[in-house]
Amino acid sequence: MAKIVSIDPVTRIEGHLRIDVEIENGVVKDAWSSGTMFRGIEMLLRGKHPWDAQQVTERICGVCPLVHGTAASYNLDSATGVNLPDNARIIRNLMLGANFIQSHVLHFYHLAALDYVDITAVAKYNGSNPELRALKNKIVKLVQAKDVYPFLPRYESPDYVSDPELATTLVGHYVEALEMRKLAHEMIAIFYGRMPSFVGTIPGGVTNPPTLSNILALSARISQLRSWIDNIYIQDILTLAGVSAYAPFLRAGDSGGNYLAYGGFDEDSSGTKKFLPSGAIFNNNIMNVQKFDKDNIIESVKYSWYTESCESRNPREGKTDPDLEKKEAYSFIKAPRYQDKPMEVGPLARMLVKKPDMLLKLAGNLGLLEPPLKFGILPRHAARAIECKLIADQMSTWVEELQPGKPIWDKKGMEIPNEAYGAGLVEGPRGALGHWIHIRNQKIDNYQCVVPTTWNASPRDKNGHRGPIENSLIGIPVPDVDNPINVVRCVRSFDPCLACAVHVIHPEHNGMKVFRVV
Ligand code: NFE
Ligand code: MG
Repeated sequence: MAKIVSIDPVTRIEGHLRIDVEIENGVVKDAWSSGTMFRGIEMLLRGKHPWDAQQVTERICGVCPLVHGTAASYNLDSATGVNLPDNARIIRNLMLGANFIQSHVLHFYHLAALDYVDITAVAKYNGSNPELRALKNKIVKLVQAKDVYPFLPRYESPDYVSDPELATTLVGHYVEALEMRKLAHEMIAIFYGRMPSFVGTIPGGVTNPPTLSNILALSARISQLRSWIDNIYIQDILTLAGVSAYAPFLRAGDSGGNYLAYGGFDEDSSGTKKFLPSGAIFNNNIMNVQKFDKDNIIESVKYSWYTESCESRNPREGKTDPDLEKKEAYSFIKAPRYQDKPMEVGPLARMLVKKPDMLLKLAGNLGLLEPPLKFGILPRHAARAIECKLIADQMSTWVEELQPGKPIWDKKGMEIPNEAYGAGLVEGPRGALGHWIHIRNQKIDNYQCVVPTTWNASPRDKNGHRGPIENSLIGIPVPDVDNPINVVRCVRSFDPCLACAVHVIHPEHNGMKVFRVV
């Protein structure tokens, strides 16, 4: 008999996500993804000065404020007709790159890795490496003091990496990753001020000019990070992809084969050439990347707590009008669709659009280029690591292109028109991010954000199509309903972020098991 399992909240992600899965004969048969927090940021921007958009939208999220600040800047640039100077474009790329590195390392090591590594195996480490011995002693002491968060409790799984040498090495990298994230955050502080409430990008450009000293400070950190990403992060991903017990996760967790990238990291002043190109892929047809057109985006709200008047609007004319009484609705997340299709966004989508050699080689070695094409949980992690490397490497080139003494700002960013539309479409660590603005009487008349997790964690749409995370869960093995580890492995591979606002009580469901997991 089918059984519904509810995980609420899914932990080790950002924000508040509830996942319900229906399990039959040991596999997931159906799934529902619900955003249980209401943000309301778009509503409170109405009537504000357009410059406020950037500072307010940075507060959407503590993990990706930089991406929102960047999207808001491009949005205002487009509404005011800014000609972005090269220095400003490059500094925005470098800061966004630093945030990608910080976020990708955070995701793999601190949010996802504990789904695969048996932390208790560290206590059995008997090797001679002094650092790993010290780590073992530290963890044993924490266990004795019953101070085991964030490592325990956890779902038990027979397939955790439990060789003491390998597990301890990987846990050592978990600790090193904290230092790497610090370095990446320091890079942002050099040009933008301290995260998360930074002030360094504004409509028209950036606020802090390149100088010899800040260029050197940035370069030193880029070199350190590049070597760690090559020698540790990429290698750990290859190790994980080679664990035979995880072979099913190469294909399991595929979201349905539709991928979308808006494109990011402008390489010319018109924004036509991008380091991460834009494009759309349908039905896993990865050799046929279609041209992206933002007019093909709509947000469906059939199953979201918003009024019917919000249904199927392009974000340029989007509406955010909550309706808590709506029958059938089960999420505060809208359901963005491209040509009416649910689309996965994020590193896997971007890498499938860009197709770097490293990705194609790895996919070939893992047999993933043989039909039927399906890219599941592990390719999602691998794409994130490969993207992290590509961006870090490219940052060394960008930093050399900075020109001290040349402009960093176009004053047109200050000239607010009486009426204008704008759009700022960028890529954040978790995927395609768009901000749209309509300025009227020099104030914000409408502001709409469609964030990466809006795409990935969306509920069903007006056509009854599930969102990408919902789709990816179908067929995931759950041999023991009391232990749905593979469900959280799949959900976490998307690196979801449900940003924070006012908490609203979720309607009661019947016959559910409620889990709280770390
Ligand atoms: Ni709150 Fe974000 C990113 C944005 S949301 S982390 O990346 O935009 O998915
Ligand atoms: Mg929105």
